Amino acid sequence: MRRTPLELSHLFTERTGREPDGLWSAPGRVNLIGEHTDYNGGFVLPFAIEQSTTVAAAVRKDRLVRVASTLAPDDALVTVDLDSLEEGAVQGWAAYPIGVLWAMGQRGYRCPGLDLLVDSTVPIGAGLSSSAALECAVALAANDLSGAGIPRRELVIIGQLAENLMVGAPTGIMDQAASLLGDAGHAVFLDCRSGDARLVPLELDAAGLVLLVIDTRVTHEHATSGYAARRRSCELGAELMSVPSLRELAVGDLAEAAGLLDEEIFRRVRHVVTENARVQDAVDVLDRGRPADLGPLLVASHASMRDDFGISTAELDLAVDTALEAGALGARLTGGGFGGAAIALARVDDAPTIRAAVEQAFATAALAAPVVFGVLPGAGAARVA
Ligand code: GAF
Repeated sequence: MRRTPLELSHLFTERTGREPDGLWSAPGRVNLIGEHTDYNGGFVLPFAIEQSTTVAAAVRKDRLVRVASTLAPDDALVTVDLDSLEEGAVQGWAAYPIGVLWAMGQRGYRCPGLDLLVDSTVPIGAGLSSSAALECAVALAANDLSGAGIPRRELVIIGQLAENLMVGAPTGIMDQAASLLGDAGHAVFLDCRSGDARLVPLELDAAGLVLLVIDTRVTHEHATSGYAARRRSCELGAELMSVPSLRELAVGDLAEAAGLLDEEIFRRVRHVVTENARVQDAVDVLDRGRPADLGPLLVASHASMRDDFGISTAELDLAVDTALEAGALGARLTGGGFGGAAIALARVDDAPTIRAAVEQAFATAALAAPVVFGVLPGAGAARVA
């Protein structure tokens, strides 16, 4: 349910006894292509979606932070003192918003005490980055209310730091960058080594295309899933190849890598190296105004994640294979894997058939019903009231 800013303001007043100073919203994201490349200094091509997280916030006179969520029980108010907050000290969902305020301090910005009420329409654990949406909404609120004037690229790092050190998930910068730098109608082409970002028009509508999300409803957790193990494999691969990060390797270096690395590490490395090339190809395709040509790149990306990187699941494979059989131009898992969602690129007219086929396939396999919906590239994070 999407609450209006006025409704959320009223709820904030009910919970805290005061009016909010403002409301800030930040979107979740779909990653079009470029998976597990961000923490390897590589390329990604995500876009902000219309589903977002909104936070109502008011400055306090002391250094306490009190945070509540419309998604948590009424009495689940988490209170911390910013002056005695330590890395990893907060558990559960509150680690994301509080982690952001802690990370601001770590980066040398002084944040005042805050009352925060969180509301969200981003599905949780579906691979659409509900966590980055929450971090970025809080980061914008704290930035505005503290008057710190932190540039968005630095807010991206603050969000990542919160996730890495307060939540304990060793993620990269892609999700926060999509949420903070995204714009309606565009994907964000991000070079994670330099931090340079460029907006690339998607123009799916004009081409008669739609992008479907297939949420398998198998939730995932990057703090506990195989995500950290994959990251370690990549770091080991880079070390054995004597490069600072896998970004430094090109497809032409893979023959040498095959001779130096054991079979599993080689496959992990091959995924990252070929995925970086696919992102660049995808940007070329979009720059030429030919979004339908993304299809084969999405298919190759999924195969690489399934066979080389080992992050797909039976449910994600079923979603992708069924969507392709039913006429999708391309499909792949999106996000960190081990659960969450797949995306399928399709002609508008084929979307109902694809959706029905996926639902039928899941029913036949006695799996929980997937949630299938279209997504559009939406606006980046902003103050909404
Ligand atoms: C998750 C992480 F948060 C991102 O940083 C990225 O690594 C992604 O998985 C995989 O591409 O969303």
